[in-house]
Amino acid sequence: MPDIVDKKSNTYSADLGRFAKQLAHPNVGLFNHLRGISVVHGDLKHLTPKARTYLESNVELCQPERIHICDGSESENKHLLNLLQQQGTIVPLPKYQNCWLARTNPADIARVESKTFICTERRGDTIPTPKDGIKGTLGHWMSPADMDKAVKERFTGCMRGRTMYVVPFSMGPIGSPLSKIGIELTDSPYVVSSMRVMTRMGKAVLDELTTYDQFVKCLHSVGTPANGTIEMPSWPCDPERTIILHKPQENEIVSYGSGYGGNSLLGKKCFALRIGSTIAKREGWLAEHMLILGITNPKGEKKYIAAAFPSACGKTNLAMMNPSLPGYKIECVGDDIAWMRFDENGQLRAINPENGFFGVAPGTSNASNPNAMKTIFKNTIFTNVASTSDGGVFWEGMEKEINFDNVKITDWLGRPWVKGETKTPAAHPNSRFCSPAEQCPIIDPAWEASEGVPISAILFGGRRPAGVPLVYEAKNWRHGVFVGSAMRSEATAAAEHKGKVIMHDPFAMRPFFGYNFGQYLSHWLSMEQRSDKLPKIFHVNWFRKSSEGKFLWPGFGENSRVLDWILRRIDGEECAKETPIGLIPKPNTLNLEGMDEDVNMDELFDIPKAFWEEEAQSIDKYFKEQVGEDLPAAIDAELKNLKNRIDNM
Ligand code: TSX
Ligand code: MN
Repeated sequence: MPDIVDKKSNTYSADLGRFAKQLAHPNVGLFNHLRGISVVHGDLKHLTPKARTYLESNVELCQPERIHICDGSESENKHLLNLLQQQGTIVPLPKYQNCWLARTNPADIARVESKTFICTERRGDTIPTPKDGIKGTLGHWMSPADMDKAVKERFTGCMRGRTMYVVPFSMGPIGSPLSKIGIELTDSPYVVSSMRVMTRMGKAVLDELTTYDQFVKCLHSVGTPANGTIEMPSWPCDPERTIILHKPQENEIVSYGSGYGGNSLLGKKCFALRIGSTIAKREGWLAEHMLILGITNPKGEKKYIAAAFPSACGKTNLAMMNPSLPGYKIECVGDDIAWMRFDENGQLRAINPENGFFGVAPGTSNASNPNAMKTIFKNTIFTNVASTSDGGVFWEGMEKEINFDNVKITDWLGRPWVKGETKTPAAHPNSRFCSPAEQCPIIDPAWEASEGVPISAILFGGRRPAGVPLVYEAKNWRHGVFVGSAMRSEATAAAEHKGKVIMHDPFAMRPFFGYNFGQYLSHWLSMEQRSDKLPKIFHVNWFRKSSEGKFLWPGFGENSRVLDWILRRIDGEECAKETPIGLIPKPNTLNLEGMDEDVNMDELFDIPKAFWEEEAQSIDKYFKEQVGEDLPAAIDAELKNLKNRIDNM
């Protein structure tokens, strides 16, 4: 690997000046080992003092065999992919360029919310106190003492015989004032390869730390079961003892037992949302579960929108949508997370802290998301999708993309799968693609702008089969914050229920709040003091059904008609009329020109009094049971106002 050697010698001389003080540290530049453990890749002298201290204490705890300091290079990635193949973790997908398929242990296939905790001295700093006898659903708290115990029990010696990878990464473009750095210590080469896609990872991040030595500490191990037996050597994990811990005061994340997505790629949900939201609260900005898209109208005027949706609403599809309205263009800044703050002019600006898409594969097709399909068939790690005998991938929704006569399908568990015969899905419903964002054909030219993109509107959405119109506008910021707090969405219920239920998911953040939801609402309300140019807030629902059970709105590219109306509202056009729940389009102001199907606008925008009486009741019950004393008075007042307006319908 001659390029690495070259890089080392170059950076070493360049670093000498900057590192003059750090060179006083014992051993630096003399030995490349740490407590007798050899560094097999990279160089300890490239670590800042804080990074080195963090590494040392966790080497002592985890007792790895080797240390590998990641530089993010192509040759390093090749080495990791080779290793992953040898271990049987991934197989190549020769149908595509540089694509790989990982199959996990079937017990390690999703985030585990019940084992995810926020650790603070006081419980009330993490979660609101639910009503007596009610189980809280707004997060889990753990005391610092219990966290220390949980960590010691699981991590002591957990990397024996393994390599500890040191993964320096930036959430957001390196050097942007809106970005933050993390260092993940992990024993999973799958995590390293995935972090290289999902974040800016490697040497440039260590360089950035030399000017400002602050980072979020991320410790991760796939673990080993207590009885010492690893069931599936190609995917080691410890599902029984899996735990994901966050200590906001220390900017620290500790994750044990799972190699999967949100449990192990610690930059994403753990850092960018949970720890991010606590940093954002302290520093006066917003870390949100939102896509960011740019939309240009036929006059060439461009605006950016951020939008929060619960799962199964097609967030990635919207972020990459091809608009059906002629003359419109949509470009993607991000599909999952937005970090937003008001600039000196009071303009809200957003960055996508991520560098890739970790998207749900099933349902992704040329019909639902052609731009995703153009993004994901190179340089991608697929996890738990099905494979085809010609070296490709398959999942539910891809039926039209492959010829079943020519290929045989192997399901995500490695079993033969026959279309129309096999009763179980070919791909796991939570199977994923992990692809570089820069490959998206409609990635926004400003997606890496260090100042962020200006946000003109914030959308909240949900999958609401009944009662909720296609779009409504909040009356003002406070009302908009209430609309976010009252978000609900249809979800497949847990096993004991039958069918579907409408779940509360405020701000689409329910599993991701880093601190007490009541305080989060106060923080959102306080934005009113930061700016006199607040973005408008809207609620959208692509999923309303007719009395016959058919979708009333065609969705997908046709959603551009809703975005067009929203843009015109931002420009001050008087195309809205008041209703008890907010402002909806005046008759004939939603542009339906050239639509194939007739849309029943009356049914789509109907606001039934009885439904909204029940809805307000349900929101009230939710707030009383789940938020209680922590609910800001302004939100309670918004609910009362809504009830009054409904009463007077
Ligand atoms: O992603 C979706 N969006 C947003 C797209 C930009 N989906 C898929 C959701 C699953 C993740 C949608 N599904 C959308 C939508 O706007 N709307 C619907 C509902 C729907 C489904 C099918 C049809 C119409 C509406 N019509 C036919 O299949 C012909
Ligand atoms: Mn998400």
